[in-house]
Amino acid sequence: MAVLDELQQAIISGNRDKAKELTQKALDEGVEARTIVVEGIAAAMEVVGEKFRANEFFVPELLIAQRAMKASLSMMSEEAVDHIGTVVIGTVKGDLHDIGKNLVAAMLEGAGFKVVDLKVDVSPEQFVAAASENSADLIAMSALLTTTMGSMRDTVAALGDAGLRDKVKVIVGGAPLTQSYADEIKADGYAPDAASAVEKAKQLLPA
Ligand code: B1M
Repeated sequence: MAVLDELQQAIISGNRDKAKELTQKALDEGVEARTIVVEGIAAAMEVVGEKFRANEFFVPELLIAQRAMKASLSMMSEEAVDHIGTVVIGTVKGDLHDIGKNLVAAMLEGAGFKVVDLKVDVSPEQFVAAASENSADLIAMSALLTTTMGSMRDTVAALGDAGLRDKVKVIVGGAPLTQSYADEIKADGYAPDAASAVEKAKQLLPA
């Protein structure tokens, strides 16, 4: 669809105003919100992530693309999208890195999950409270610092203490994370990138 191709380009190039204009155009043309998210927004962010990995994009480009993505996403009413599960996501306590976490959140949203984003510096207690308040199916934790990874273990333990561990799955990710660390802290899954996080979430929460 031409309008979605244009929307992708606007997000990739970080043109926030154009992204908003094209999102409105797509909605006016009757394109479903879910289609806009999947085929416009999430697809664009996937390209942005690939360009970053290939050293074609650097942090400033990531940030402006993310800003355009958020502007576009904010125009979609929540009721318009049919959700397949609720994910509480955040960057763990002590950690302020949110670019990767935002990509994961956008891709999950694009795949049809309701995403409750607790942003950054999220304590185990905040994850537990949000999981309970939102009847979450999945907790998704991101960490970029080796010094903050331990908070993931504390969160898994806090979910157990709150009696929620058998009700909510846990996935972890971020540059210093590994599958073996995820196994060690008894998370249900690890994903090395945003696309794999969506696959893992779908595996853990089959529709
Ligand atoms: Co920071 N930083 N930083 N930083 N920073 C790193 C992470 C670092 C590797 C740089 C370095 O030394 N080479 C290093 C960590 C070393 C370590 O612990 N091993 C580091 C450091 C040390 C720090 C500070 C301590 C620096 C200082 O102040 N002395 C400080 C800490 C602040 C804090 O958090 N308390 C700090 C601060 C910052 C900025 C604020 C300046 C900025 C963050 C801006 C922001 O996020 N809003 C920043 C940045 C930008 C980086 C680098 C350059 C880029 C990170 C990034 O956004 N990557 C980073 C070096 C690097 O990676 N080249 C670095 C792009 C993003 C798309 O990738 O986040 O890995 P990433 O996400 C990927 C995957 O990891 C995965 O999917 C994403 C997309 O595919 N993923 C998940 C992420 N979360 C996931 C969750 C999942 C699944 C997959 O499931 C739930």
